[in-house]
Amino acid sequence: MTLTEQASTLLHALGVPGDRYAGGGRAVQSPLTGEIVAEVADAEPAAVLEAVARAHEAFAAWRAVPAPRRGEFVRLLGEELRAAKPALGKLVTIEAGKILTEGLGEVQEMIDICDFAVGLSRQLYGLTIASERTNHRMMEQWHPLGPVGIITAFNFPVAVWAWNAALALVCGNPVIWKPSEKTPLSALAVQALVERVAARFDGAPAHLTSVVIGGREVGERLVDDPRIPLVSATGSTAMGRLVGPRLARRFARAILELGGNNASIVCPSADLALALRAITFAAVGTAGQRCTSLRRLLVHASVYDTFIAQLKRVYAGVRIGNPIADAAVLVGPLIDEAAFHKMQATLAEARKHGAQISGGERVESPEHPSAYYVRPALAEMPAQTGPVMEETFAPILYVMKYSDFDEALELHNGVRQGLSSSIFSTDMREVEKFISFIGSDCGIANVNIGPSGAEIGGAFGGEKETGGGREAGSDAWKAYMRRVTSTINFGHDLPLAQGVKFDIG
Ligand code: UN1
Repeated sequence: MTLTEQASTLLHALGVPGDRYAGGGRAVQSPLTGEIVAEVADAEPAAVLEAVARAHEAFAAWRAVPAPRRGEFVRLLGEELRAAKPALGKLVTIEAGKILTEGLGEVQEMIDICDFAVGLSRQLYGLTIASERTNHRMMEQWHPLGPVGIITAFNFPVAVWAWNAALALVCGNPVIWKPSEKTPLSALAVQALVERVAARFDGAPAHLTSVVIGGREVGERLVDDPRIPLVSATGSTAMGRLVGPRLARRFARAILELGGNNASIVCPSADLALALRAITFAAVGTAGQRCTSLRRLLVHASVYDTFIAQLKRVYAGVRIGNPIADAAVLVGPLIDEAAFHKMQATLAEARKHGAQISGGERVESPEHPSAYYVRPALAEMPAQTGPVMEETFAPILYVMKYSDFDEALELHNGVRQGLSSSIFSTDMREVEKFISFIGSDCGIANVNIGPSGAEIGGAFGGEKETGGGREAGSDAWKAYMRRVTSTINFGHDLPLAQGVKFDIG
């Protein structure tokens, strides 16, 4: 079967009507072979307005459904996802190019957040607060917020939607999704699964979730629409720089999950065998196209030569290719030609800054000239300069040597991004310092694991130019609700707060 046939078979099995992925004006190219596997239609401006209007109507009905019932809807979605996992995981692989176990892992992440959200639907707790006034009580409640706009990137074409949607839905909010224009198929598949849930759920309004496909203009329409009180956007810092201020201009909320420039520190006491495995997965997994991918490695001088020699050996042997054709592949393709040229330009720039580079070259696939496979690159840098300061969405790992832990911390935090980080050490002082207030300045700080592959139970997101948003676990749900603080007087007097006297006689 050709990849196109495989994609059609999967889409059909997942319940997507045939006219949604054939005959539209936007070609969907699989990075595995460069083949056009489907054509989808962009949402016209009027269709986006319509989707928002429908979501707004759905909101009026959905917010009246008790939260645990809303949780039941998400539980059913989790069930659909369990059944669809093999097909949806493979579709993600075809569309985004990640290896199958990662495609399946992404669907697992959706299932996990559904489970989390089901529990959450009975735990949207507000506080009871002691009032300073006699016979008064203070309390807070969390109410549904309104339709949530979700803008996602190609590299996690379904999981990031689920982090947002599962929470938004139990919080009482419809969602409108603009997937990356590079990966619309898995979005259509997820929408079909949600529709299947809606059909068997008593009381789900129509248009509780919708998908609007298209380029930047479609995202901008969501960002500018006053009926959408919250937009959660994942992508580059450049994208966030446009989206953030536009949302702020209309006082809408933003959850921004932007660029990372994640580092790991390898200390003298590190378990090097474990570090080697962790670092390889974090740096070359997903072909370096995770926002949590490892990009900078700070290695102590005492272990530098040994460790880098081992890393080079692993890098030279790592299996690259089409994961559908070869199950032993660990590194799939870059998303497209532009990503390949950007990687090459970045490596050239790194060379100008003194990099010693091994790997990085194209791995030709003669029968598929428009697929872009590369050997992951290790770039030994004399200093943290030039492209080391930027996020390049490709498997480039910049390696630097340090001799003093505080100097390593300074280098670690010396970039503008602040998503994820990790330390490899068995020295508890170093470890505790790294995760303390004077340590890593990132939203995620791991110990003896790499910076990528976070579980959904924790809040996900980062500081500085990563945008400050938090999604998924912990109390990230609060961003999807509006808080009402109420003070209730159950007495007959009217004492004022702060002891103010205001006697009208
Ligand atoms: C992303 O790359 O946008 O922590 C998200 C991880 C995944 C999610 C990455 N759970 O690597």
